[in-house]
This record gives sequence, structure tokens and C-alpha cells, in this order.
Amino acid sequence: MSFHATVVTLFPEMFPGGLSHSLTGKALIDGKWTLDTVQVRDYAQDKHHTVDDTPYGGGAGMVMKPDVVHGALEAAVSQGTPGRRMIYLTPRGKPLSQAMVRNYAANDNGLILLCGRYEGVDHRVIEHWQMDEVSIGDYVLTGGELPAQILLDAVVRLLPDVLGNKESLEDESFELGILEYPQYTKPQNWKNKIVPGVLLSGDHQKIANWRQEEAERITRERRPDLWQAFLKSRD
Ligand code: 6GU
Repeated sequence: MSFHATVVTLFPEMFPGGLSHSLTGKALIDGKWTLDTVQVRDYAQDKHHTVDDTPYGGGAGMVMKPDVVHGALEAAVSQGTPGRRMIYLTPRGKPLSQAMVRNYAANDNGLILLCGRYEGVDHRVIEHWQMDEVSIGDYVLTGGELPAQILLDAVVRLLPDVLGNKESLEDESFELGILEYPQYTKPQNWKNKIVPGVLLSGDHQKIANWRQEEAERITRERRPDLWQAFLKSRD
């Protein structure tokens, strides 16, 4: 039994999309996780296959109908092991963090991901299924399909035996609470830009110290929010 993702969407042809490449694609082929989709439109109730309607209270755009989305979610639930968390991708959601990703990856059963389009989904369905509402950041996209792929990418790389090198996991930004130090490779001189000498010194302690200082400096400059949390975690 492996981690099973079911994506509920009006655009199933967008999947696996980016997830069919690189590490996540290899892991998919190797059966370390599985993916299926549910086409929301298949659960429309009328001959025109209507999936949306105007919002109560007025305003722009359309809202995905609760009965239709509910039917699609019931189908999704029946396609996997009981006990999967259900996530609604929406810009109104809680911002996705590495801590949340770790949590989702720890549930062996997998996930059900609902992708909103238009102005979103009737809120009663979200409440009924007690879904987590998750956003990938403070900007607006046309739908939840790309966010669902981003969330799955972040989760799948944490599944057992997906990432070759365990160390690269432990060392990484967000696991440590700060951003990563800059990296360099050959040639040593490129367009008259020289690789920092300490990296060629062979002194592992000096290299580790330099990298730590660089990581802290860049975090202080770019992410005062992470920096404050990092300082707090140290005392
Ligand atoms: Cl999850 N959905 C949409 N439509 N826009 C977003 C988002 C999600 N997260 C950030 N922007």
C-alpha cells in the first residue's frame, strides 16, 4: 500500500502535469505514490452539466455548487483508504508551511485535494467534510490545480525512499528555520567572478562556519519574520 492522492478538479488533464517529471515522476512510476483524479463535472445533476451558479448576496463571478462538489468528493473518498485528510486549495486558506507538509506526508493513507475555480466552492461543503483550507501564498491564481501540484511535490519528496540523500533533507532551509547559504561549482573563475576562497580551503570547520554566517545574513536581510523566529528558537 502506498500514498494515494486523489485530485478533485474541473481540469483533470492538468495532472500529473509537472509531477510526471524528475523525482516525483520517477517515484510515481516506481509506485511510491499513486495519483488519480475525479472530474467534478461528472457529478453535475442537470442535462447541461452545470457546475456553478451565482453567489447569494450578489457580486462578481460564480460559485461551485455544493451538491455537485459533494458528489465528486464522495467518489474521491470511495477511491482510497478511509482516513485520508481532505484539503481545499484556496487563496483564503492557511499558508502552506514545511511543518504542514511534514504532517501531510506522515499520513500513509494519502490525501484528497479539492481544486477551486471561479470565485470558489460553496462553503457548506468545506464545512461538511471538515476540510483543511490551504493557500500557497499571498497572490491570486486562476485555480487550485497548480497549488495542488505544488503541495503534492512538497509532500511526495518527503515520502520514504523518494529522496536519495537523507542529509540533503536535514540540511535544508525551513527544516533548520533559516534560508540556505549560496552554492558554487566549477569553474573557479567565471566571468571574472571568483568562488569564495574559504570553500577551496579544505578546512571543513571553517567552511561550515562561513556557510552558517551566510545563511544567517541572507535570512536577516530577506526574511525578518524567519530571523525573529530563529532567534527565539535559539534561546
Ligand atoms: Cl490554493 N488557489 C488560488 N486560486 N490562488 C492561490 C492559491 C490557491 N494560493 C495562493 N493563491
